[in-house]
Amino acid sequence: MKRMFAASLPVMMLALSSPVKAEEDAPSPVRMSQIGFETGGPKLAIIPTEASTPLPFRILDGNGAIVLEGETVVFGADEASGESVHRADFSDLSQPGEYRLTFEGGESRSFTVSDAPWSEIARDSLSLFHQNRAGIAIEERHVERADLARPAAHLDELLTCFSGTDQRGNDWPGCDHELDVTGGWYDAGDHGKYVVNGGITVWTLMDAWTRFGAAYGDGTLPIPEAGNGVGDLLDEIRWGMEFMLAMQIPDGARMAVPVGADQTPDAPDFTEIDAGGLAHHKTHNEVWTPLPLAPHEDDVPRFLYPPSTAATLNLAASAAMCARVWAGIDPDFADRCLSAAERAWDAAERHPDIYAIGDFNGGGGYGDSDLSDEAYWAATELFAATGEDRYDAAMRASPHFLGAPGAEPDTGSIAWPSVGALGTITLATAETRLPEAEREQARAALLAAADGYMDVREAEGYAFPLDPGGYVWGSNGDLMNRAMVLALASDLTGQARYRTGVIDAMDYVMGRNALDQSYVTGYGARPMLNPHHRHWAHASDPAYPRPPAGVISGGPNNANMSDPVAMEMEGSCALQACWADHIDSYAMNEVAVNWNAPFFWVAAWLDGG
Ligand code: 9MR
Repeated sequence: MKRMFAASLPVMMLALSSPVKAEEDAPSPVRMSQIGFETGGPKLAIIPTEASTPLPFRILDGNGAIVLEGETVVFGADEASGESVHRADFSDLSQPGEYRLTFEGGESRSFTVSDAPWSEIARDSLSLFHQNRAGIAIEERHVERADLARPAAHLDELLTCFSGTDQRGNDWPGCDHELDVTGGWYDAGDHGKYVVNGGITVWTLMDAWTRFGAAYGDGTLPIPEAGNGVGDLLDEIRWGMEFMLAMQIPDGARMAVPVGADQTPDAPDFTEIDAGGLAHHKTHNEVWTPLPLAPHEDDVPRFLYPPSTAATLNLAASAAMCARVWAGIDPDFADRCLSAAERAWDAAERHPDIYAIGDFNGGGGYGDSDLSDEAYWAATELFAATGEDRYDAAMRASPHFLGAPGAEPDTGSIAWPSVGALGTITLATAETRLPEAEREQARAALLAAADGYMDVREAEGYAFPLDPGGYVWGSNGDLMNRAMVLALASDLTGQARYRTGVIDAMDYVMGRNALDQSYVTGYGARPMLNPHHRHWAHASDPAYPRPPAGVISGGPNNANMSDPVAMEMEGSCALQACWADHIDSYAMNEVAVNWNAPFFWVAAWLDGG
């Protein structure tokens, strides 16, 4: 779970484009969710002010009549926003309608109270997956605007391994095999496809399917497979899952790779191994492509990059879950997934220490130097899928499992290099043959993690579960993963406070933040407009489309301010303000499958959970 080797990101696309300006209101003196509130739910606004005593506030209806009066609670100095803030709780407002909040320093925008504020956004958030599909045309009838349609791209991707020199000067020997890796989702604003990031993404979507898939059944989503008799959410997930399977090396294939924990990125020793069952870490262009660039305009050669144990374990875990999910729906596909998962597990056992040490131009690194959490996750998913003793034993031997001496079930922060908690979620909530007492321990550990997030929520001026250390690359995705844990705590206990925590996280990304910013395209008075995305690149060239609705920005990042926009801001922004709605900001304003997946999970849970 340790991220390693900061990837060399596309330092060549540095010419700054001018972003589209929001036709926005000025920032509001009252920060609140810009998509409004649920009729029966909590309602909180944050007011930045130096006032040291509570301020009276009023809620007015559309006719200007006072429907509620209250007083703010003084919070005071808040590190993350760099502001001094008050909290205004108006949860007692319980009738649907249009309202405003007024106080002596100003008034809010008009906001809505309604019964289902997250319904549309949950559905829209899935469109990122469809529209980021490789290997298929995006048809006009499946998108919200004609200009988002595009021809199929990266068809017939029969690729072999990159051979040549990486950016550190290491010579990579290539391989003798080719794989057909057509399909899958482009990862983000780039056209790379990455098994590590794919694993957490398909898992999150499959987990959503097991909990509230009924709302995303056949015919519910604008995708080509609607009407095929299979749930549309599953159809979408399968597009990503098939790519994961395609990245697995056939039995018997041999190739030279750097093996061993002592490999340095700068001087790898290559060893020839039986690579059968391992998964290639990623596929992408041999150099970073420029932006803008629609997928079908890309003619830069693409390659497979070396296999890694991390990718192999991601394949094992997600394919094992695939086997469980499709068992009653498409048994052949479920068998294919299970056999891939088992082969991946065996290959990872044979080669536990092949790290993604290459520094290749053209794609992200997704390097991880601690694979113990991936191994635990894969073991738990294989245990859940098969009940077999060997996976039970592997799970129990893991430092991430409750049975290991001194170990707690892993409930650490969830992100692409940190996946132990995914295994714990499966143990706590799926039907497995785990003894009930241990299942209870897994549940207790999840609740303890959720309680930790609720403590953070209390300690933050903006009252949401991200601590000051959390403003990393993709902070909004990390926050959504925390909200998922809170939602599970709500499901496990029925306690309303956890649901409040989920809503707090959602309110933050929808505008209750220091920038008064909705981080989601198409939603709110001040929506994100200029994602770092090669196709939705209107901000850089008006010939390209604006983004579709329902896409979440990576979010504030003061930990790795490596893009040209972030570099300019470094040292001068409060944590929550280290963000700009700029197409060139891949460290702060990229969009990615692994961030939209938990965003969907949380929105869908709020909508129906
Ligand atoms: O999400 C990734 C983040 O955790 C890393 O710090 C960053 C730099 O290595 O890379 C992010 O992932 C990017 C990937 O490497 C390439 N596609 C776009 C991803 C989102 O920015």
